Amino acid sequence: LQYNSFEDPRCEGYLEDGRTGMSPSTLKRAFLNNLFYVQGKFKALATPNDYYMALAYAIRDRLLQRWINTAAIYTAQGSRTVAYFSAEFLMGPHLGNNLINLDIYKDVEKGIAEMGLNLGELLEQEEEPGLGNGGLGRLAACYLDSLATLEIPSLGYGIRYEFGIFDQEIEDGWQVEITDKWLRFGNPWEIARPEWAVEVKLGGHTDHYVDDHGRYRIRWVPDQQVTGIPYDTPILGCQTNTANTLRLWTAEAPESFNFNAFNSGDYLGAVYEKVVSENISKVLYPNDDSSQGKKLRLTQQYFFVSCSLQDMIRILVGQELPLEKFHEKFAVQLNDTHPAIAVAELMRLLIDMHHMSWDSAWSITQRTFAYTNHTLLPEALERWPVELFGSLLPRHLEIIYELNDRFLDEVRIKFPEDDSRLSRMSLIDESGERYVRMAHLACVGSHAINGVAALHTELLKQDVLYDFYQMYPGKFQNKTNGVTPRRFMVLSNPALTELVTSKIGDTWIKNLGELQKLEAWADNPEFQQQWRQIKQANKQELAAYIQKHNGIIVDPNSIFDILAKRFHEYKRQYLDLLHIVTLYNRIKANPDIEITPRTFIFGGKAAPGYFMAKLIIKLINSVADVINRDPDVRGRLKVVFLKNYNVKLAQRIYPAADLSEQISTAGKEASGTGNMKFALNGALTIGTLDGANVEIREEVGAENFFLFGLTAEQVYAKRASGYNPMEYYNSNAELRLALDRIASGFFSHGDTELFKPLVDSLLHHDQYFLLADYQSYIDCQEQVGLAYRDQDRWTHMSILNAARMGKFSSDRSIQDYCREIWKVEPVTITLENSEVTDS
Ligand code: GPK
Repeated sequence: LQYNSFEDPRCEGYLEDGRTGMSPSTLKRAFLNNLFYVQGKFKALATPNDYYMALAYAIRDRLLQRWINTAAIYTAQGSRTVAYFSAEFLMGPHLGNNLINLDIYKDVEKGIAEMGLNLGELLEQEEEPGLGNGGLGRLAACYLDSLATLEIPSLGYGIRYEFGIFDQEIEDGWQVEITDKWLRFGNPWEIARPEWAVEVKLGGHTDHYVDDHGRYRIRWVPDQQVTGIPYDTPILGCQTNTANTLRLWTAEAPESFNFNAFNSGDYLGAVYEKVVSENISKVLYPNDDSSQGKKLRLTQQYFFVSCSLQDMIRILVGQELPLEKFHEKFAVQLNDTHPAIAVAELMRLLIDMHHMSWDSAWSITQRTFAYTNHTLLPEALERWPVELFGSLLPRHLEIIYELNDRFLDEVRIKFPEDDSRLSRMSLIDESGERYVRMAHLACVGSHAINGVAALHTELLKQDVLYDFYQMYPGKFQNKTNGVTPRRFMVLSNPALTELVTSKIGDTWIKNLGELQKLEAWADNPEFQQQWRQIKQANKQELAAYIQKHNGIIVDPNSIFDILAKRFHEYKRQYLDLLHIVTLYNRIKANPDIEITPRTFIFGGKAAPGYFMAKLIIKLINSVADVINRDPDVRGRLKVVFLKNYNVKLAQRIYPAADLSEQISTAGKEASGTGNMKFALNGALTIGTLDGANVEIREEVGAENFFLFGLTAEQVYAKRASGYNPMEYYNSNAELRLALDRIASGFFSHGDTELFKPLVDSLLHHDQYFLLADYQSYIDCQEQVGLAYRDQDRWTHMSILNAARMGKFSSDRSIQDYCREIWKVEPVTITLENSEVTDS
């Protein structure tokens, strides 16, 4: 082996050998070594996956020194650490992101090309870890990237689902779900740590007894036990040595499990029990913004929370810190209520397992946790039937009752003689069947509660958590969401990254506010030209993808008008369709009408049990079939449904968008994060005053944002005064024509039944005020079409949108969390051959 130390200035001063060296020749040799020694292949037999694996292992080697040093330094210093508890981490592929954060993307691309291979094709091989549904899971992933980039000691804790979010196929226009076997070819990014396995109890009952010292104690006698095995993935920061850990738990049957059954000859019975245990981490629940109330889901939540808290106690004890310092060592963020059972579990661990007093345990618990709320939708608020809850977690139910007694006493003192307030705030809903209210548990057990955009936090305070705001006004904070510019700009839009960097240097990548310097170029004709060319090239790439996957030819000169997110009625994909059908009707009535050509692109998955959402997907595909084939349209409108929207596809979509559809009913979308990714890549937004749209518009300026629709306040007022959608139908001819066209069977081969549920739901309920916002949306889209015809004006607006996205970096969000909730400071990681590394 020949060592290439110091060939590259980035390697100066630290270990550089065949497994860590960053020079092109060292990397190339590492790649070929892995092909031979890890994959057991030579070039003639190697598949693209073999090449991907060989490269992935070469890059993993480059992470390990950083990862080990990071852990060593945190351990030696006993650093205060953020633990981000989340049932979802929607990471997306690791390889490309690690190349960016190591700052070796270009070198590797070149080295790979010299071997006659194409880096882009290798990157495509990676099965993405889709361990999340949508915004909430992706936010967790962006936050891990920012935590590492900001050198904050942190751990992500979650579940290693064997099957992540389903793969979406489209058959005859309908969504079909396929299991996501993401681990099929192995996962080079994780390392199993069976030595840190923990035991988790489930079910059974509790025993109250007096111990040998005459003390009253409670013991949980479970009827099932599972083992949690941690799998660790390094999370590298951008241009830093920090490599934090994502620790995901897999459920297994305990080693000794049902030894008796084996011995008594009931082999199959014993294996069955094992299968039951392993079901816990089998599959991600595919619901977004709604809770199904299934026992297995509660089991998943408790499983990963218990594993994680026990793991944290192990770490604490390992650093010779007393349990009383738990909240000084760790700040735990609860990503929605999915991990809220942690409040009761930490109490149980401290009291039952470590014999702490109730009051000390409660003080530590409250100082440990903080809770992020991600939605105002009532169907998403988690509550568990008391009976179901008690059958799985009998001891936790007792703890929650005790917490509730003490909490309601506090409420009584602050608000005397107010029984209705007591029943509204209770941890137990007793209005009918009794339920445990997880949001209430999270509020009571946390020292900070936050919403994810300014409007959302205000609505939380005024509405969903109004009583808790009155009780604890000081706990409430806003933390507007953010997105990582590394994955969603540097990696996904290299051409734009290069153009920006050529003008303002590359420090914006870690300090997104600097994009503001681009404003000086917004009217520079040459810069505008380059900006447009890049957008055009990105659109051509997406057009090629569409042709390959959908067989549809689209015009890269048309407006790429994109709506990509989970399917949900409140997100109003259907409103977008009403616009499309309206334009189509205008063309049918007057084939020579002037229309700015548009390509309408949709992407997104529907929860498998969400009938209306799936029917909207079918309707989009049905409308597409008709419009794309109709010669009268003359190609001026195209409709495309891109199947299986995921992180990989999102990375192709944002850079190619002209228009970003953010059209939820005001007051319903907590924040949105796709809205930020589109704008960062120079798309203009058409949107309502909802979620973070409000703040995006504030930043980019009203003149650079296409606003339409009712405000949240107007929506509430309209609902209160009795909303009648039929009035809009009766008084608006174009709207009537559009709905009638759908109802008539025109898009369904004459079948008038197929889309009836969709039409009826608008005419008779219209819970999300589509008809009320229809005309405003149509008018606003007219303005979009006109604006696009003036390419200089459009480009000016596009540049300003990107230039003013600084606020929406997840680095800013994380800095706010660090300062205002977690009180945690950065720790610098060095790669010197320090004592900790040698020992
Ligand atoms: C909110 F409640 C939930 C949920 O179950 N899943 C989910 O993705 C989203 N969200 C919100 O709908 C978005 O508005 C928000 O940007 C995102 O969480 C991250 O905060």
